[in-house]
Amino acid sequence: MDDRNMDTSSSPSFDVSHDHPKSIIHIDIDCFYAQVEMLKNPELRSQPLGIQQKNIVVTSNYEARKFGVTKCMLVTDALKVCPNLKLVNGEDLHDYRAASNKIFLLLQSWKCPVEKLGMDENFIDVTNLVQEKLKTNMDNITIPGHLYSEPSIDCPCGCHIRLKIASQIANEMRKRIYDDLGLTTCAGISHNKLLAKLICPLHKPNDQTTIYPEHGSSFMSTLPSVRTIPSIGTKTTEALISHKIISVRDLQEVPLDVIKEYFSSDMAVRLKNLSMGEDNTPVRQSGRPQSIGLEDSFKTVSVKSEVEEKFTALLQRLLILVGEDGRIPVSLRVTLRKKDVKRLSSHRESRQCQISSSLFTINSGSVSVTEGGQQKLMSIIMRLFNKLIDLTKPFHLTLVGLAFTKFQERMTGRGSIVNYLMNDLSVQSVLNITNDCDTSASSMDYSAASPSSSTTTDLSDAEVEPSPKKPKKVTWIAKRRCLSREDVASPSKLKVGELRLNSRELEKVSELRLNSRDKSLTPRASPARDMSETSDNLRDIAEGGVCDDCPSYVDKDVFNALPEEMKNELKAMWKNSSNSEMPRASTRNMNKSKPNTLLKYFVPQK
Ligand code: TTP
Ligand code: MG
Repeated sequence: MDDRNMDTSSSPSFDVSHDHPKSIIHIDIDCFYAQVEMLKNPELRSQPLGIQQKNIVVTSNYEARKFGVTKCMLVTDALKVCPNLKLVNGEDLHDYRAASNKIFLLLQSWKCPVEKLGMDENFIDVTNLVQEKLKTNMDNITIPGHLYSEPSIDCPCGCHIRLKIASQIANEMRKRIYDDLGLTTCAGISHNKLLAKLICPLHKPNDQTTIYPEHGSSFMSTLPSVRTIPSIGTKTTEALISHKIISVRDLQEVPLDVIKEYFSSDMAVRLKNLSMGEDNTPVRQSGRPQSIGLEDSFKTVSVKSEVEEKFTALLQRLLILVGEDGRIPVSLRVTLRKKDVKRLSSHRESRQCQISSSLFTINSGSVSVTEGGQQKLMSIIMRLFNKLIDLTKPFHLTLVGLAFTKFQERMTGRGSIVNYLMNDLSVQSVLNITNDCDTSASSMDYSAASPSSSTTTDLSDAEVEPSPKKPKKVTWIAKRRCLSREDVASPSKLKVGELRLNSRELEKVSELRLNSRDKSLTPRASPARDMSETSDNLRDIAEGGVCDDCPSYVDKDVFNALPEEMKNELKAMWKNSSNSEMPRASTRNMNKSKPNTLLKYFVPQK
């Protein structure tokens, strides 16, 4: 179907000499919280439904939208336009998060990089999958849903056929999400993330839109505000508006040199490119969040006991999240937003400290706080609070927040390296396993466009439900699409590939390691001693070890539990290391250059 009411001419500046090799899908769940509630209670389907957080309707179903209920409307206003609006409290994010994780997991079954954005959006880079499908007969394929505009040129790079295939994949994905989870979605399909995201909501709900590269800039010119562009945040918008650059078309038309007067050269180029629909940010495989936190905002709290109550409630909820996450927290941050009554302004302040991992226990992959642990955490929280607030003077807070900001990567449990492997993430080599789950903000901050809740902010949106257990058989799967023939033939030569290890087997390895660690643990006097002991172990590696095949520090039980390929890989490495390929690095250097290597499985740790 063609969107003829849009400005669909191909851009005069469109350069056919540029390739458009990628195929990106953006999927957004329709009225996400409302759909989750309607799944829980199907009676709500036929009624106008609003999801309430404090005094705001954060979203509503499409039935309510017909009456003019919009996102982030005050409850009072929503009830004015829709007196029959059924309101459901949406402050407990648990079910939304669970649904979000299920969608993310489902999308991973296509074996393409999936980047989770907030709770209900995902980017999927289907470039490789499209290439594979291209090898089969792909004549006469049609585009499901909508095409932004019919092709106006025959782009020589072949992007049109690729995007057609991508739009079919998007359709399959949406169908699976609906069949398996009962949720309807929208999708945008394009050669970059920017256009895929922006074209996605063009036909809502339950539909999809594909856009070809040559229509990128004309589509962008229809966007009324520069703020619509994902990586343009409030400050950049304000700066642009102050120079009378309001719409995306304004940004397209203003000469680059003029923008360079207001922004750095790089930023100016980036802004111009974005306005033309150009974006080369990669889809980054999402992983676990770097921190898990919760915040609660309110009008004002000025009494310590009330603050304590707020923190107690937050901590309780936060411990549930940590329990599900499966990693043991080792650092805690307290955040306050202080109101300066004289200046009528607010500002945030945070303090954090390390916490003992002994406050938590881990059982079947789930973390729980020990008896008395919660009380200890509360006293740590209040100590941090006391550091932030001078209690001899009056104080006024408008927000309190708690976050666990660092985690101990245990070898068992859901946060273990087992899961990183299970999630099919790229690894650099068998001997240098690097968690590729970059949860830090990507160079293009797509989150800028998604307003966060004005009431309770869940910082753990990027959280990912662990993969389900895999079958027992131990298998290393070197995925051929990532490896050259020689690489596959010789595992020890693996450079870049995806390796999947059976979860049970790895957990066995991990547990063994933990057991042997526990057994071998001797009281340690100080961190300095830790360091020297580890250095000794590394010296063993460098000197080739004392046993035939492996160095002395290697736990044989652990080694024996490894798959053959991995054993051979390690043996080869140890052999090489005795030929002085292994640098005589200090622990410090070692850790710096290889933050998460397999070697660490064998080195006793504290
Ligand atoms: P959106 O994707 O913006 O909205 P939506 O999924 O409800 O509706 P649409 O069909 O237009 O995509 O946000 C996803 C969820 O995030 C939404 O269901 C509720 C929540 N949310 C907030 O908590 N605060 C907010 O300010 C907004 C906009 C959404
Ligand atoms: Mg949505």
